[in-house]
Amino acid sequence: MTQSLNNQPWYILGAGAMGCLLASQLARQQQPVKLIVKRASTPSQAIHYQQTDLHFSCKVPVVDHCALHHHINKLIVTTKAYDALPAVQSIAHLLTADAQVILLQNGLGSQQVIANTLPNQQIAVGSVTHGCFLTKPFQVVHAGLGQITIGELSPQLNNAKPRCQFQQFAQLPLNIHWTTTPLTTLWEKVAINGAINGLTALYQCKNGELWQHQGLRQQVIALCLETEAILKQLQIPLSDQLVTLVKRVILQTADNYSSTLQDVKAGKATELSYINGYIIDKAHIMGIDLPHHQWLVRTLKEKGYS
Ligand code: KPL
Repeated sequence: MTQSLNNQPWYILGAGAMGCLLASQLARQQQPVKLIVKRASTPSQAIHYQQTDLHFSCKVPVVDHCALHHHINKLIVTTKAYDALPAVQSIAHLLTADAQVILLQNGLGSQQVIANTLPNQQIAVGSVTHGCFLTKPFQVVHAGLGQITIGELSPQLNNAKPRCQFQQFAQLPLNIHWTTTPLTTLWEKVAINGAINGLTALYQCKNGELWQHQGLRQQVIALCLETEAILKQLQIPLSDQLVTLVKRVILQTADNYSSTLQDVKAGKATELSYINGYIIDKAHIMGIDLPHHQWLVRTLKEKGYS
């Protein structure tokens, strides 16, 4: 990688928990980073990172979304899935023709649409299993240590290693793995989130509680079985039985409030249409009903969560 590219800042679009987690890690590694925010009242922002026995603060330059005029050649998008396309479109004119764009949205659907609007740029998509949340703006708690699995959406070289452009990102201490099949990885994450997120929103519970109560555990298992059947039809392999994967994530992030429950508590829209909705849509195309997924989505909608 040329020195000049190395010195270019990573722009982070989306100052939620994931955006702050990445900004703090990049800043700590002394990699240039800028956080794009809706309204910047100061040129830099202190981000406070907290994990069980580690906490630190760092100052990260912030740029007002409306005042942004620099060329961007390294972009990480950490917005909600439903915000990602308009957010990227609003700065697309600033992206250099060979920019590297990392999309870290939950669910599936938004990544493919964005990739279609950026045919020249190098797009990597990632699946994140770190549990994190904000206690206040820019105060991030890293509650569950997970991993980030990332790969290029249309790799030109079917290389098991990241192309040099993405290597800087892959070196962050966030358990980052490179894959040549990121869509399979994203599907696995959707399958996992599809069994956790909606239920935690419905029962307003931490992830771990889904496995502690037998009634909830049974609902988790029923959702897993439905999703697994669809994945089989689509010939999308999972790295293990879905119930085993879901149980592992629930236990690893037991103390975490799922992103969906955080959205519901904050009165925000959820990403369930990119998770359970995406699974239901795929099943629908194949003429298959998914009663547990459909019931969950319907019940959440009736409660005003969508
Ligand atoms: O991805 C998550 C989410 O909340 O969206 C998990 C892994 C379930 C952590 O909470």
